[in-house]
Amino acid sequence: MYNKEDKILIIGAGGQIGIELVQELSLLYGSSNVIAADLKPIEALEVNPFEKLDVLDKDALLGVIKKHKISHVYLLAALLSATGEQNPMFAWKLNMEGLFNVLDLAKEKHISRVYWPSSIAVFGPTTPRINTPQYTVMEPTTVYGISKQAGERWCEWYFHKYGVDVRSLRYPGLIGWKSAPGGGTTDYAVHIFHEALKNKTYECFLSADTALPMMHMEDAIRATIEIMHAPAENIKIRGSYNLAGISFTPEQIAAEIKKHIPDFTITYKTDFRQDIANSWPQSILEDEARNDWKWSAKYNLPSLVKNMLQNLA
Ligand code: NAD
Ligand code: AKB
Repeated sequence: MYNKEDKILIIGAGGQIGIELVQELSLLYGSSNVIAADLKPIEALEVNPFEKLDVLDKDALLGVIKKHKISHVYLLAALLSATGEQNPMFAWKLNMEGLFNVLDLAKEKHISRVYWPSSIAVFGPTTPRINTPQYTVMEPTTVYGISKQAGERWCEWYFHKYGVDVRSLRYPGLIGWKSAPGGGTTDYAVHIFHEALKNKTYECFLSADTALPMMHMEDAIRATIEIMHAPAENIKIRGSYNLAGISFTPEQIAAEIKKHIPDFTITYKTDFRQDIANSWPQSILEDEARNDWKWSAKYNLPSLVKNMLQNLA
């Protein structure tokens, strides 16, 4: 259910998710109703109105919301797990203050709906790592994960306290061919395709047997749009929903790529991101998303690999 009158603001529109989300929402609402905002202009998005905006500047954010009569905000600006560990205090500031600015403007009724993504990074080494359920032990060990866990609790609090219609998904690592990843631990699963096609070899920064949940960007964008368009009464979780995606190791994705590029080889040289990956689940359960708003993913590992190689080639 969506209303053609809604006007959308995507903050962090120049990032890995933003570029694809702007394009998909533009198909539904029309390009002129989907406003792309980021710190700097976005070459890939020529047709949508663009606003140069720092989400930490609440007055400027309100100005953009009023100027375009925005109803829905998708807040994507954040530092991810790897870059967050390099700059912890700034990661905390950006990830939390950006969220507060948007939630406060929703509380003050300047906007009627908010989307804010969480991550599998909310889980930690004490979480059951296989088939991680929605409700379980959560002791994240990265600044990024701590900010996402805190953000989830704040979203729920703004919903209960002020009735803010905020919706959220715990994305796994996202894999798409239209845009580059921005500093996460799961980025290898995008880089591997570019290197396989260009050089037929890839040096992976995670070990061969590191299983992590991942998802094709097309599924992630569809999940985002579906949860934002679901009737409010179906959204039973106002923290964030687990999404399962597909779980695989570098060795397994490399073997799948080899079916298409037989002379592809992979080598391994782990770095600090290995410790982050070791603290995250290997596989996730998504029963609540399936039951509440009827979520179902389309891609498995073979179809994801085929799609990525075809499009990047
Ligand atoms: P990204 O790093 O690719 O993009 C973030 C964008 O935000 C960039 O274009 C950046 O210029 C912009 N930005 C940074 N600071 C800003 C500011 N102060 N004001 C306005 N814009 C600013 O990130 P992404 O991968 O697209 O992720 C988007 C969101 O989804 C993040 O909250 C991230 O935690 C979450 N997420 C992503 C993944 C993934 O695999 N990509 C997985 C789980 C969760
Ligand atoms: C990261 O690796 O930081 C992100 C994520 C899973 O949140 N891709």
